Amino acid sequence: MLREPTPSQIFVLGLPKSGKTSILSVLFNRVNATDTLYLETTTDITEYEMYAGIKAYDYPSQSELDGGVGRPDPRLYYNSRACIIYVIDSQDDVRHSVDILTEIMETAYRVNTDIRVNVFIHKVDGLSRELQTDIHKEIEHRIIKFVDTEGYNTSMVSFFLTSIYDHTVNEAISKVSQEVLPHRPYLDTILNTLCSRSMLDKVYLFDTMTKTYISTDFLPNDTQTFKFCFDSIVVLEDMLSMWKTLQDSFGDDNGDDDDEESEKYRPEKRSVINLKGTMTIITYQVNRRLTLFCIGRPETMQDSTFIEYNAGKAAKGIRKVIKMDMNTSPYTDATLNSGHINEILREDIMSIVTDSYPPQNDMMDHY
Ligand SMILES: Nc1nc2c(ncn2[C@@H]2O[C@H](COP(=O)(O)OP(=O)(O)OP(=O)(O)O)[C@@H](O)[C@H]2O)c(=O)[nH]1
Ligand SMILES: [Mg+2]
Repeated sequence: MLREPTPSQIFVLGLPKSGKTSILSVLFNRVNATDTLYLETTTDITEYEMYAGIKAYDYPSQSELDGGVGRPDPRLYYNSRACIIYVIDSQDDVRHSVDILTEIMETAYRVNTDIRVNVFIHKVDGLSRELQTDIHKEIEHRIIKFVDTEGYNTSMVSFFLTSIYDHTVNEAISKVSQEVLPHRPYLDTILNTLCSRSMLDKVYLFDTMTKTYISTDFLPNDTQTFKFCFDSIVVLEDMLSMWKTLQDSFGDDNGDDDDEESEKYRPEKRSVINLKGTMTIITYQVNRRLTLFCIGRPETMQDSTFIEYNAGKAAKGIRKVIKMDMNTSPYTDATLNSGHINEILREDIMSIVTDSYPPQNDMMDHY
């Protein structure tokens, strides 16, 4: 049965100069954080395309009548895969910004009581730790009190301390985009199976272009581990561009690299990063943009053949899921359960092994 396509949309709102365009251009246009100083005021709604068809919209500032904040047509909130990011400049008039946010929430809840609101307490790089905590507490207290008093669901509001000068904004966008990603339950199931069966501490599926992750296993997220992955992408990017340069200089271009769906990603595109003997990250490229980050203790990661075998199987499953058209799937977000997911991914999940010695005759074609 064909359903109406449900777009995954993120509306980025906030007072003028709060940092909306900076966040989006650092992430999606690879603009250097320092170059955002020269950004001009946004005058039109600007669309940014994320991975897997998710779209983020930068709303321009409006007249004083609207409190200076551009707002989407309220009908757009009537979408189960839409959410709001509200950017508050933590170095500016926080109270005024919170007042405008509560007005926006009132409008949004009239249309969709389940819409997720993500509050970015932004530009925290200029504040001491104590001040960050105080401002966070004040903003959270006022907003949660408002939502609670109005009788709405407080668990649908999240708070993030962010800055474009470090990994915090990438981590926040990772969490927000997962909420609207239709493939999420499938990807999380694959990553969780890979993590638990390979005895890893954590697995992320990173979109290396934006340095955000689109899926992870079910273990709680740890900011320190995310930061290690984030830092290592920079190293990895240098290595990959070196690899590409070498490949070009030898004239070895068989087109694999440009094929997003290619099944033939090469095992040698794997890299191992050791962090002070306490943590090892092994990465495997899934396709041109997506890379699996497998993290564990060095002793667990010694048998990398085993992890490589499992990561290869997981990568196959991920490519299959990314190709799936969610609008023709017989399940809606509400009806999908772990039984359906296991049924669809049975072959991919079953082939991820728990034994540390993968079947010998299967070793050569796991990519
Ligand atoms: N210190 C610091 N400055 C930031 C950060 N993010 C953005 N800025 C600065 O904030 C200023 C305004 O940023 P913009 O991205 O243009 O803000 P905007 O919300 O898009 O503004 P309008 O388009 O006018 O609504 C720029 O000078 C940025 O360099 C941050 O994380 N830390
Ligand atoms: Mg702007």
